[in-house]
Amino acid sequence: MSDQHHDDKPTEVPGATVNQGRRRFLAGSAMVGAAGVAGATGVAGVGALTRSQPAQAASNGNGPDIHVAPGELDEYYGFWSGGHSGEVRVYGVPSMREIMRIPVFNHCSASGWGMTNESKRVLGDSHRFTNGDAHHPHISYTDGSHDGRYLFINDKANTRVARVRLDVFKTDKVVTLPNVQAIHGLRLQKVPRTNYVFCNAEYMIPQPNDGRDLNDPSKYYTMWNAIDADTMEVKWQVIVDGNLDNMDADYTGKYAAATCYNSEGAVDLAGKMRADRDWVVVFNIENIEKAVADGNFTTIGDSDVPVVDGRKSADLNVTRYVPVPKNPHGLNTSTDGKYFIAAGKLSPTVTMIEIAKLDDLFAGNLSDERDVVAAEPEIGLGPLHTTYDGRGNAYTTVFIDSQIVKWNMDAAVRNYNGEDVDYIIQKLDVHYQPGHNHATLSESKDADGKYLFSLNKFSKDRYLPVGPLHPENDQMIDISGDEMKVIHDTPTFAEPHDAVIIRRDQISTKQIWERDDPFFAETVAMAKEDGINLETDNQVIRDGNKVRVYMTSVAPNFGVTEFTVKQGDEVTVTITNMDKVEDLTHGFCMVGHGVSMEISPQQTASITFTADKPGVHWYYCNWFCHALHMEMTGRMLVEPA
Ligand code: RUQ
Ligand code: CUA
Ligand code: CA
Repeated sequence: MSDQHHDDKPTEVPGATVNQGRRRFLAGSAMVGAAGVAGATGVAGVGALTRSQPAQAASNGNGPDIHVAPGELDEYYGFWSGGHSGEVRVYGVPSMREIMRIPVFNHCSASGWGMTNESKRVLGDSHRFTNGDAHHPHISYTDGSHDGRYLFINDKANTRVARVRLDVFKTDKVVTLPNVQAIHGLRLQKVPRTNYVFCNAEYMIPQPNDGRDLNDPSKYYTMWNAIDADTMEVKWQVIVDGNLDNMDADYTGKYAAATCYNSEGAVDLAGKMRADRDWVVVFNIENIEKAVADGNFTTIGDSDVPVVDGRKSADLNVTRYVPVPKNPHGLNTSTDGKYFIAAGKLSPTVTMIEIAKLDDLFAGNLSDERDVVAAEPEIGLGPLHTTYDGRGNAYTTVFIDSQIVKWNMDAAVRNYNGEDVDYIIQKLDVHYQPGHNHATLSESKDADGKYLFSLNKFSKDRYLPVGPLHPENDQMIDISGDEMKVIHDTPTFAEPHDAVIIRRDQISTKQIWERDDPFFAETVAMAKEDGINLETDNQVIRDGNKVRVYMTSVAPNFGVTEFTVKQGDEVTVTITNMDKVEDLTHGFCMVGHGVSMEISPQQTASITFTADKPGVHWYYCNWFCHALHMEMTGRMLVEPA
């Protein structure tokens, strides 16, 4: 088994034949939590569960033409989370050409994100963290359709949520949530528009988490959070029983739902798998707002964010707990607006919660929480996430089986109600161990069922070997016809959890910056206090041991090519790129000082550092801008203290 790569040579073309040996190996070992639970059935059940595997066309077969010729533009923008790289990556779909990387929670050597004063203002106190763990990118809505204004994304590692402006593809707000740990599931209000960003704090902690109740897990809890999407202020938090994993919001604006895999409130792995059922928490947004308005809340520590008690023991009618099988994971709202669909993970099922029944649930008209379950179809081993084609079909990733399962929602409901109808349409092998999947426009009411991506956690043998650390493998699948076909493999670096794909006409970008852009407004205001006109002045201002160097850049010249400071001075270099030509970006890098930044056309950017070494230090433009780009340099002369 340890020599698995050799005795289990790949012989198939993409997506063609099932390799039972490798499947079995992964089923038994890849899913830690499943080892003692689903692992056993995973090995035994493989044959039976792949019965409907149809013959598939090879990637060079008769699939759609996804070749986007040189000079042609893609049909869709795809935004991929960068996982624990902390960034967002932008692809053209279907070419899968990587168009851009947007630094968000990470620091970026190229653009200076995390180093420039403008990015530090966005990152706030948390700029001291150089890592992030970005999972769930989602694009703002108006009336259930993407409006292309913003992308929001979570940072599990440092409990943050960020907003990215899609007119300039820059992060413009980052908020650290108080009173909670590890933001994981994140979704946006879809209707009437994205007023709220909702997000789950995954881990349960004592409150306040100041050293009390360290080892009394019965006192731990976590919270569901709402952020104002326009101001990025945390509006309220809701205490829940159990923990919180993934979530989604509905298409009425009234409800959101989240999965909980740790209803046991355990702190060890075995404990988290003890119960046969955990639950989906349903949140009633109006009732939460009412509780806040009526003053039915508390606050924690020095945070003034209203905290509403949504535990079963409280009586505010803000939550309901719908029991679902064992350790559910993904929760995805169907694009017809009918269902919250929770994936079972340690159960081979997904649970369809009928959103139309939630009014009755909260009104107390149902005798049992389970009455909102419309169906619980059996999908395969290790269901994690579900996406949609807008034609009534759902596509669920099954991690242990390494498949995408296409099934029909209506048929599943009829089957649940006793009709003898098969709901599984196709099971397609993917390579290997899929987590999220995502189809074009499938988080909006405009789902068009064209391409589906399976974000696979393992690539194994799919690429040239690069040593022990492998890339992930994001596979493109054509879902436009009756049969799913794997049509492209894209290696991705650690680790896209999720993606969102929208039409290119749903985004409109600026070609160059506008001079009054808020992104650098504070820098412009500070220059004004120094009496500087950034667009014309090249000047050095001394203020005690602070030195402020203002310059323009016009290819291939820096406005200031020499300045003198004293050893120990704090130097701020502010550059305004006066070029107006599209794509003519300059850079600024001070050799030996860990200082580098991007200055795009009409942008002002600034960076602060200490001139701690006497001598001559060259700075240069590090964005190739002109035939004389190499010559675009200057010197900082540092006099010894
Ligand atoms: S999670 S692989 Cu972070 Cu979205 Cu499910
Ligand atoms: Cu300016 Cu290179
Ligand atoms: Ca559990």
